[in-house]
Order: sequence, then C-alpha cells, then structure tokens
Amino acid sequence: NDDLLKQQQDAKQWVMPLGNYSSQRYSALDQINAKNVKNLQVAWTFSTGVLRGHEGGPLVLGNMMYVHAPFPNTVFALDLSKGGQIVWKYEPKQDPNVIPVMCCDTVNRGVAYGDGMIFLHQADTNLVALDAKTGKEVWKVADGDPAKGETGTSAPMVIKNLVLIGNSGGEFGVRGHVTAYDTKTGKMVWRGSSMGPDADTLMDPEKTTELGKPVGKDSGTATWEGDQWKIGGGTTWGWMSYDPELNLVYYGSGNPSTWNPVQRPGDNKWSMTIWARDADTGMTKWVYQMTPHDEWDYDGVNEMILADVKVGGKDHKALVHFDRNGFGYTLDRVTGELLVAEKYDPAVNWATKIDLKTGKPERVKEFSTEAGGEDTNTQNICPAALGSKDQQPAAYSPKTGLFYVPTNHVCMDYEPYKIAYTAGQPYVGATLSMYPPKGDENLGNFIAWDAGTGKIKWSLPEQFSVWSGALATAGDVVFYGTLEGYLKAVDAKSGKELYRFKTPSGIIGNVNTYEHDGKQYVAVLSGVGGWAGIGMAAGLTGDQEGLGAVGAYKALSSYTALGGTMTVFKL
Ligand code: PQQ
Repeated sequence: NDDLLKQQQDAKQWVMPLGNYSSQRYSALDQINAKNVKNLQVAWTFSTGVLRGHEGGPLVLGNMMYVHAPFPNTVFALDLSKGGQIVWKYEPKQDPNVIPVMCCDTVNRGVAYGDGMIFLHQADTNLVALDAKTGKEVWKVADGDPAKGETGTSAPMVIKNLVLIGNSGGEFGVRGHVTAYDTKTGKMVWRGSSMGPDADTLMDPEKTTELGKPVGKDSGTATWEGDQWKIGGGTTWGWMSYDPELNLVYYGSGNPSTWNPVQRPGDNKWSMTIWARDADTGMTKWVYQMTPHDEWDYDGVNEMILADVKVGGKDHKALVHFDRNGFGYTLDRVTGELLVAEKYDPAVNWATKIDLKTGKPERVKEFSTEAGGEDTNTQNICPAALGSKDQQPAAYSPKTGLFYVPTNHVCMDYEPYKIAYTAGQPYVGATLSMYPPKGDENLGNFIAWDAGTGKIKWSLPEQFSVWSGALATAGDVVFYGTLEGYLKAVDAKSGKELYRFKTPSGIIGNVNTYEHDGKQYVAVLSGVGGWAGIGMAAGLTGDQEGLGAVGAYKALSSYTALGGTMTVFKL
C-alpha cells in the first residue's frame, strides 16, 4: 500500500499495530530520552468500558487515534486536536456464544488502517471495513464459523489492495489459514492453509523450499495419518510482517491439534512453521518448521522482526523470531536459510540445541510428553505451554542493534489423554500445571538479545511474565508493561530502570508512541487478561483451569484488578 509505505516512515504517527511493516516496534522520536524519561507524567486517560484482557495498542493517523477493545470489540476514533474527543464509536453486535470457544481470553490485538478505512477482525471472525472518518460500515465478511470453534483475535495487515487476516481455534481442531481480501470490496483474493494438499497450502512441490530443499508434492498431508490434517490446527493468530522489496509476507503457524501427540504421529507439517508467502498470490516461497511433531503446545505464531543482521561477519536481510519453544531464531529472509538458533531463556530443557543444517531440535527424552504414552504425567518441562514468549511482541532498535524481548520464565507438568473430535468442542487432550523453574521465583524476564550471535546481553527479572509488547525509541529508552500494571522505561544500553508508573490494571497491551502538536506521547492499554491473566479475566480458580495457567499466576490478584484503560504519557 503506497500510502502506508510512506506513512510508516513518519515517526509522528503509529500507522500499524507493530509500528511498521518490519514489525520493529521502533520509533525515531527522541524527545523523551534516557535522561528525561524520569520526568514522564500522565497527560490523559481513556476508559474502554470493557473488563477483560486488552492486547495491542492504539493507532495514530494525523489528528486521529483509533482505540480497540476485547469482545464485543468496540472501536473508538478519538480526535487528538480536541483533547481526545470521541468522533465515532463502533460497537458490533456479536453472539456471546463465541466467548466459550475463545481459548485464551476474549482478546483482540488491534485494528489496521488502509485506503481510508479501519479494518476490524472481530471475535466471531467477521472482518469489517469501517470508513475511518465516520465509522460507517463499508463491507463485512465472515472468515469462519464460531460454531466450529473458529474465532478471531489477530490484527489484520494491509498490503497493497489487500487486507490479510489469520484465524484462531487450534484448541478446537480448526485448520489454520491466512486469507487476503480486497480492501475495496471484501472479496476473497487468496487463502493459504497451514496443511492440506498443495492447492490448499499454495505450495509448489519444486519451487517452495525448506532450508533450500524443495518440499515435494502435497507436503501438507504427507506427514499426517489419514484425515487428521483436516482438524490439524496450525492456526495463524499471531502477527504478520511484510518486506515490500521481496513482496513477501511472513508469519507463523500454531500448534497441531490435538495437544495429545500420541494421537497424531508424524511431523504434522506445516504446524509450528515460519511462512514466507508472495503477498499478491499467497504462493509459498519458503517454510521452516521449528517444532516438528509438537508435544508441548509451542505455537510458532510469535512476530517475525525484519532487520539487517550481521552473522559471522556477513550481512543478511534477516528475520528474527523468538519462538514459544524457547529458541531465538535468525534466518535469512530471502532464502529461508537458518543462521542462528539459541535459547533465550537458560531454563529451556526440552531440547539441547537446534541443528542448523537439518533445522531439527535435539530433543531430551526425559521431557517428551509422548515417550511414556497417554495418561503419563511428564514433569518439569521448560518452557511451559505458553512458551518462553507468547503473543507479546518484542522491539528492535537499529541504534543499539539489540532486540528487546518480553519473556515468560515458566515450566510445566503435562499429561496427554485420548480425546475424540466434536466440531465446536474443545479438542485439547492434555492436562497441565505451570510454575516457575526450580529454585526461581520470577515468572518472567525482560531481556536484550543479540540476534547475530544468539546471546542475552542483559536480563531483568520480573515477578510475573512480561505479557506486554515492548517499544524501543531513538531516545535510547525501551518501554514495556508488567502484569501488575507498571509501565516501565529502561535504558536501551544497560537495562537500568529509569521510570515506572502503576496504571489502573495489569498491562498486556503494547506500548506505542506518537507526536502531536510538537510533543511526544507514549500510550498503552492496561486491562489484565490474556492466557496469563485468564484466572482473573474469566473468574477461574482451579490451578489446572485455563489450560493450566491459573495456578502459576494466582498471586496476580493481590496486585491488580480488571478494567480497560488507555494511559497516555508526556514529559
Ligand atoms: N492467546 C493468548 C493471549 O492472548 O494471551 C495466548 C495464546 C492465545 C496461546 O498461548 C495460544 O496457544 C493460543 N492459541 C490459539 C490457537 O491455537 O488458535 C489462539 C489464541 C488466540 O487467538 O488468542 C491463543
């Protein structure tokens, strides 16, 4: 999209959920810097009126700010030149029966802008185009069917004349796909599935490669038994990135269904995979499956950060990805070559290393959830199912060359059991409990990472997992939010804490920044929830409830309470 290509370079605006097509979450604004950030104060606040987990963050285009909320996915357009006055509000009518088929809270990761429209991906899978000026519906299309467990939480991305969305429902046997719709009409232009015959996955047996080798015919069914691929998961509920020169869109696919690995022998391609697709046609250029035959729910959907990275003295157009499985990957994004894969949390124990030639993890049998068969409880697996990092996006500063990563530091016990598939019913087949690694009390760390060498530069322990998206700025400040509700600012070079402020609720939103009337602002949504905060958000109390997350985060309710508010800061 020509407008977006220009607008993403204007640091005064924040025009797409992850800041720019490269998903760097970096701002060239430097009015707020490492010296003066200690003087930050609240400029204004805004309540969304919604209680559950608030992910993503506001967009800023010119004088307008667009704020979204979890189910029922209210969208507000605020006029920054009139003190944040509400210009329009869109409140979709959605069947509340979608709530019980959302795996990990009723979250939404944000709206997208393009061609004068705001695109909203609703919980019930409807993609709605709204006139950005008036909030009037231009078109609306259903991407899936919540009665089958298909839901929507991910942010759309606008590329040229297309708006792309992924889907959710890996815990319900939904098959994942990314779909491109015409921005003007809502007509489907292409859909690429995570598994199935080549016509579904949009793969060419000869031209589509994994680590330089052709994938072969129908690779999306060849590593599945029978028809299991039809309910095989690999949903695409994370973030997307785009390289306009290569015209490739990058994203990851999630866990294979069911969570019981005994029931689905084989590599389960292409779940847990990094994808590079042609943006116009959806054809797959290359793939890389990080966790073949997953046994732990390590969804591969986390953001793909596009940056120039030097590896072994050689410059690469790289893609950097912090996977749920605990490895930080650096790939050449032109060819899909694997350059670096190292643990970004020393606690990771399910694999010793990744073989850079074959791309395969070297697994540790003790932590296989399949080795003992069904109904065997495997203990002390690190990371837990929610990974060393989940949806919370990292940031990259071209100034320091470092990646700033909000992480989880959590381990688990995992017991698979046999489960039958019924459309629209949970298809999980495992019981879990989660806790910090032995000897540790912190459930998270905020780290700085060198993607050229695969090394942690510094690491700040956090009592709870850092479930909020980071922001790096040219002022050499890095911002992130905590589950207790603190907005924190740290020094980009040393990690030294420079500022903290307790917002009204736990933060799982992403920190964004913009300039208005010559002044730099920092904005973040608070509103505790998401998978880590599911106990509070959904009122669950049993340790193994919320897919095993409730027990680990029980103490959170002593620090914060529910409620969606945006807090905007200035000097
Ligand atoms: N959502 C969150 C969150 O917002 O905190 C965390 C998770 C999801 C997960 O850890 C998941 O595994 C997950 N899986 C799916 C899926 O498999 O379709 C969907 C979602 C979602 O849409 O929020 C999550």
